[in-house]
Amino acid sequence: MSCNRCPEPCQLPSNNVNKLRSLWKRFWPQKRPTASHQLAPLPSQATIALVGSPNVGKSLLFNLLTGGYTTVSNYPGTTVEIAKSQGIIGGQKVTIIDTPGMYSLMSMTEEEQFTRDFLLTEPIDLVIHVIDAKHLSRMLALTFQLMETQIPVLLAVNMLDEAEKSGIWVNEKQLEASLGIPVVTLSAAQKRGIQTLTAKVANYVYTPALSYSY
Ligand SMILES: Nc1nc2c(ncn2[C@@H]2O[C@H](COP(=O)(O)OP(=O)(O)O)[C@@H](O)[C@H]2O)c(=O)[nH]1
Ligand SMILES: [Mg+2]
Repeated sequence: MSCNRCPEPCQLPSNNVNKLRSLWKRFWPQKRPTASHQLAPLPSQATIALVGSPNVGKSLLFNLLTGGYTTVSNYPGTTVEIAKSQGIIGGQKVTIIDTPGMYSLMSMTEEEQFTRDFLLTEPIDLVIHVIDAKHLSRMLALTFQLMETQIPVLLAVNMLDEAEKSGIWVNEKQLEASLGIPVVTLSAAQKRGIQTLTAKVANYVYTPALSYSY
């Protein structure tokens, strides 16, 4: 099995426990990423995973990005369902995956374990971490965990309509500067911010060997 982070194919142990242990070591490094561990050039058809807590709007966003035509299947060996579809972003075909809800990479439930293992083993080019703007600070914990995996992360702060009703305003630019990753504020329900999201995804996904710092 090869990982999509390294320019050269790398061998992972076949044993599941060893495999995960080695992945954790790799994706949870003690040191900051070095120049030698930058992204390999991205494939022509990028894969994007929507990740986040339950009820933050991942599936609604998935439908908006894919036009609703979806293949839902059980991930091999599990009862966990995964929705996969094609979308067009920046004029190019992308594969978009809607993952089961997760609160943390320190997973507890079968769904969380599945999503964590899925992110660490499958060739994902970009993770869109969808969060609820009303619970921004609580949900940023998973953003940091995802950033530690070294998979490129874009933060989608959803439910802006509800947040604004509660008097919560999110400063996209400031958040972007603080985190060092692309941030988009949006309301999937109102279809607000979708164009900005696709524009930022297009920039991010199709820039080879892009690295981030935080
Ligand atoms: N008000 C509001 N509701 C939203 C928004 N995005 C999603 N929802 C609603 O939130 C609920 C959960 O959305 P869903 O996509 O199933 O969340 P998931 O569990 O993360 O996949 C649904 O009733 C959606 O219609 C949003 O931006 N604003
Ligand atoms: Mg869902």
